[in-house]
Amino acid sequence: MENAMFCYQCQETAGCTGCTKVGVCGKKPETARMQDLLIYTSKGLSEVTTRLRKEGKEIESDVDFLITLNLFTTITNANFDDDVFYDRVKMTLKVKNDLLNKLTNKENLSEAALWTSEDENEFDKKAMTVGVLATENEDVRSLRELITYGLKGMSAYVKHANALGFNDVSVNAFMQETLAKLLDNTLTADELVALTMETGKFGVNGMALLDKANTTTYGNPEITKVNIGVGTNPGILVSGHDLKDLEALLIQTEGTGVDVYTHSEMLPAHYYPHLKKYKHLVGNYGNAWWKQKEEFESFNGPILMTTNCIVPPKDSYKDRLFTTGAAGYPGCKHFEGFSGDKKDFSEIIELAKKCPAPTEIETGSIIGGFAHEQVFALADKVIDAVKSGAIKKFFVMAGCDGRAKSRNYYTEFAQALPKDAVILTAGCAKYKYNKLDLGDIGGIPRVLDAGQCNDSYSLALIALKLKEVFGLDDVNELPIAYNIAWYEQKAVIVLLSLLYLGVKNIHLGPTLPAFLSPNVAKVLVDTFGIAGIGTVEDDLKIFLG
Ligand code: SF4
Ligand code: SF3
Repeated sequence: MENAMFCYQCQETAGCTGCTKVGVCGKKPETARMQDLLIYTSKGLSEVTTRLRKEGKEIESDVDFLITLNLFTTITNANFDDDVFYDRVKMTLKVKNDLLNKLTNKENLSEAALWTSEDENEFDKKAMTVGVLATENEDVRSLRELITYGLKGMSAYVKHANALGFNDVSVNAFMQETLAKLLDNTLTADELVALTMETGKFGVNGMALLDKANTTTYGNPEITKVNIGVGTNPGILVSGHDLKDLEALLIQTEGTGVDVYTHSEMLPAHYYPHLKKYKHLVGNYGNAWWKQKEEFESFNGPILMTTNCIVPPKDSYKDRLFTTGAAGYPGCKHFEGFSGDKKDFSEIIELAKKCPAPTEIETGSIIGGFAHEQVFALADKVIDAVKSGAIKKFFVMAGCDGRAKSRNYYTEFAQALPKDAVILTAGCAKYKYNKLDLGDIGGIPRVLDAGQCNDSYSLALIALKLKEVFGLDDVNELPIAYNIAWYEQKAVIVLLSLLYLGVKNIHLGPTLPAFLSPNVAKVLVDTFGIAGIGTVEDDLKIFLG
């Protein structure tokens, strides 16, 4: 019997093989199919833009933004709204048809570049034939999806940078050229492996672009103590990763008596000088994304989701849940607009004024802000600690958090680390250990939080800096181990970027991706020493040699 859907892009995929009836994340089959069609039509459009570029014709930034946002909306837990996907497919086809008219050489275009329809029933039929399983060879399928998920992750960086007015046309052109190559049935598995590495290279460029956008706009993150308790004013909770949306809300709430709290991946906003200056940005509420059903309920006020991760909301707070940007949920109001500064959030602010203040769920504070410049400022201290043996090893434990019980491994691992080990983190994976009292080493906290998953670039820069300072030839000679937790596709691009930078022996958990075929997994194991996780005890033995 034919599957109603097929998706295996995230770590929580059903049975570690694929969601075929409904997504573990709550994604419905119709939504999954429209996402497949959006990816297919985006590939078709990308083939046309790539050919136009080869003919020396310029592609307008709006077309780049459209393709980037198409990819981003299909990231796990970003958007559950079918209407959004139908509309984006229609828009993509329209733009593609217009661009086809500008193309001189129309020979041998793929079916994806030529297919078009205005009939939604046709969309559904087509969607059934263009999903992941349309590629029959399991190794080619595996590599194509590995690259696609890497590009989805990259699209997130690019979209956030674009929202701040930063753009890199070479990254856009690469994403589109690569999407087009994924339609090419003549590419061999070896060529796709090479393309995977090139995706990692552009992943680094995409991260660098976002880093520049964030630090130019908001200053370099600095060590900051963030309150995790609550005040007495009503509040708005901002989640997701888009700093520009948060800034817009901070500006619009100033002087209204409404406080703003960050949630999950928005926590690192507190580390930026130009965001922390707002006195009514009072703290961080709750934990990683997957606990939101309880935490959004007890927050009492409106919640703004600027990107992933949305958990299908309970009725008790659905009318206080709002989305913007790539995020969407049927029945929840969506704020349109490309960049935060163009959005009018007065409806949320008025609603907040009528809501009770958040219910306190914890008290105290957490420390973060250890992005590259802040760590470089502490370099002497860090280097002395390494030289004296006070710090023996760094553990990069970046990535995502998730529901799986097996992820308690990361809490236990952090607790079991020797006292001379320091954790370098980024992403919502940190919530597994950022509230433990792990102490410090000569004033250097044992958990150094660089920021969001999008800020994993900082961890790469820190490693490269240490390599330079210690005069090493190879980044793998450093006393740094990588024990990364993944969930969605931004972790895929982080992984590919690290591989491109030459990092070996990365441990990836809590399970290896279902989209890696045995042969592709073998290439990763043999070439890069990628491994899964075992027990805390066994893994510590491996890591500590
Ligand atoms: Fe399943 Fe993950 Fe896809 Fe959701 S995103 S349908 S949980 S594989
Ligand atoms: Fe988390 Fe969704 Fe990936 Fe940004 S919020 S790290 S999972």
